[in-house]
Amino acid sequence: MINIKENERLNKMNHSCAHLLAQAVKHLYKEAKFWVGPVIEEGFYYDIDLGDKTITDEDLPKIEHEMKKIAKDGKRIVRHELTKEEALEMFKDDPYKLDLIERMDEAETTISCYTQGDFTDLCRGPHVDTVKELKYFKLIKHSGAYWKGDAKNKMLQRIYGVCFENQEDLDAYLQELEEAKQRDHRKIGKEQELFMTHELVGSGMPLWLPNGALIRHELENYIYKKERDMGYNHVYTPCVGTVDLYKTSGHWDHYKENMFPMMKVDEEELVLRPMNCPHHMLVYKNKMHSYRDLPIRIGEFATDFRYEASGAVKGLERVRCMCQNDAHLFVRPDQIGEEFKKVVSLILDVYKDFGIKDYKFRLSLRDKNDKEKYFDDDEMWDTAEGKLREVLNELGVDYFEAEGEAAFYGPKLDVEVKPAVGPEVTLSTCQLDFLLPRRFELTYVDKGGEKQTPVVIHRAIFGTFDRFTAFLIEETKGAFPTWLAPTQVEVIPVSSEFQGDYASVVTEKLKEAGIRAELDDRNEKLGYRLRESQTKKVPYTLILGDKEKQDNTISYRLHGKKETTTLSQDDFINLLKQEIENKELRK
Ligand code: TSB
Ligand code: ZN
Repeated sequence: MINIKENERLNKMNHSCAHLLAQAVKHLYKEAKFWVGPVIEEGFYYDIDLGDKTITDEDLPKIEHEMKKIAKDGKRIVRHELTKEEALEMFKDDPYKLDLIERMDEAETTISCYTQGDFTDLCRGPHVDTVKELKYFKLIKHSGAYWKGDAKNKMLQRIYGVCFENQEDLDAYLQELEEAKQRDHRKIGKEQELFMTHELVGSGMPLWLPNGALIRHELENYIYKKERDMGYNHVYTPCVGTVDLYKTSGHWDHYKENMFPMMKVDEEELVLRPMNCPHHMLVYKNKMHSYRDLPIRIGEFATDFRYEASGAVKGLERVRCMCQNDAHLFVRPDQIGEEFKKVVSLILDVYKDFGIKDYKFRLSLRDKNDKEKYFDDDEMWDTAEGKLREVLNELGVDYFEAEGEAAFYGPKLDVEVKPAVGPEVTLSTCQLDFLLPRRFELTYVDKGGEKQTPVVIHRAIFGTFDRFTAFLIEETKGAFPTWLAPTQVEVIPVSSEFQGDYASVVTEKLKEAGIRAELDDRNEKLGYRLRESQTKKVPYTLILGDKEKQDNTISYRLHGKKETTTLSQDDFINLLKQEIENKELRK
């Protein structure tokens, strides 16, 4: 999708369109007061205080109609420059604009406002010359948004829109938007009964339904096998720890705002864990280690709890209770490069297996000025960041750098992907850490019998099973490869009366072969049952009529295809077993 913010002409038009929106809202709701109306990647929005009024779906066409009227009228958009006093006087009845003006440094910024007809807004510009240029726009959606993003403040009404240069571009964009909506994992998750949420359980706490849980089991088995083959040892550890554990690790000082509050149990102060590293550090420390034992690779499918803002939680993609495909690799300094490369190869290997092609590597570095978020030891950071860059350059992978995205304990290589709706997210991560081993006083005995401190690589290939599944749903549009599909074969007798018995024999035989087959012998029309199997995106639909029953064969249709193929039962089972065994992607 086009990034409107980065396109100069579209950026300007969308910015002007935000003013047009505000002007129309002011015409319709006299009490309206305006906060900010920026251009974003997907168009623009405006945050508006409408008193007690909440914008509804029905309001958008009315506002859009008013915008069209104003645009047609074709007033010029005129810029004025102001002194701070003049600006304060001009907007004296508008607490939101006063807030903005108060914070402006007159010496550095020229204060300007833009007027079109009866509407003036404080704004840096630039804008198009006249509102007549704004013809091809659409209001997309609305939501609540706290003033300055702070839940303690008033909830404002946010209206989103988009503006293009011509109708074709707008239509193409709207179509893309519609397709993205269809792909949204929250929509498919509901349709295919993969997961649900319930306010009695809590925000950001999805419940995995049998179909979703099946997929997750397959993912767990898949990655568990890969990790075992690479010498990982898996553990189970509790999803709570004491405050002292997280004080030792540094999470309490640097990660507290992402954690659930402490609970007191008897004399213990416990927290739900946001990460598993401290537990794994203690597992390492349980034993003496020689330099010959390293790398030691401790893995866990570990449940974590993180406080995510209520406005940020999203389906399975951003949750408050998640399960990481986590591991901590304890290595000697001379093993960092090799071990890191193994992790990156594993990531690439997994992405190939899932057919994931659209992703970017991000080297996430600290923000040198943020001493609160990041552990304060410049020398340690410089070493870790330098080492990571060196490894990446040796690996020859393309990456971009992002300051302020590192973990508090060290720099990361993150894999960024784009969900159907919303900004990019991190899937896999591989992180270099010189800090936690020091804080937990971890050691190994070197060749000379001296105690040394190991280095830790934190890594999560899927990231979390939650986020990875969300991504997979959107990548496949719910048409999972056969090895992952909750139902692999839907068996449909043409008529349950005449071929029902044969269909149940075939279903049983498939199940015995370890294939997830379902029998649909309901007394519904054949066309109806076929359509339903298509909607559920089941990879194989068997249609069993008299001919098949007579010849002891099966006829199948692949999801999304019209043609039918007839095979002997055994040939079909072998075909399927092979496809599942090889984890083939859908054709
Ligand atoms: C890899 N200590 C490391 C670990 O050893 C760690 O916790 N890293 S993390 O903070 O980057 O989280 C690991 C992964 O979890 C991220 O890469 C991301 O894919 C996933 N993740 C993070 N927050 C959420 C969330 N709120 N919902 C779903 N998945 C999340
Ligand atoms: Zn970790």
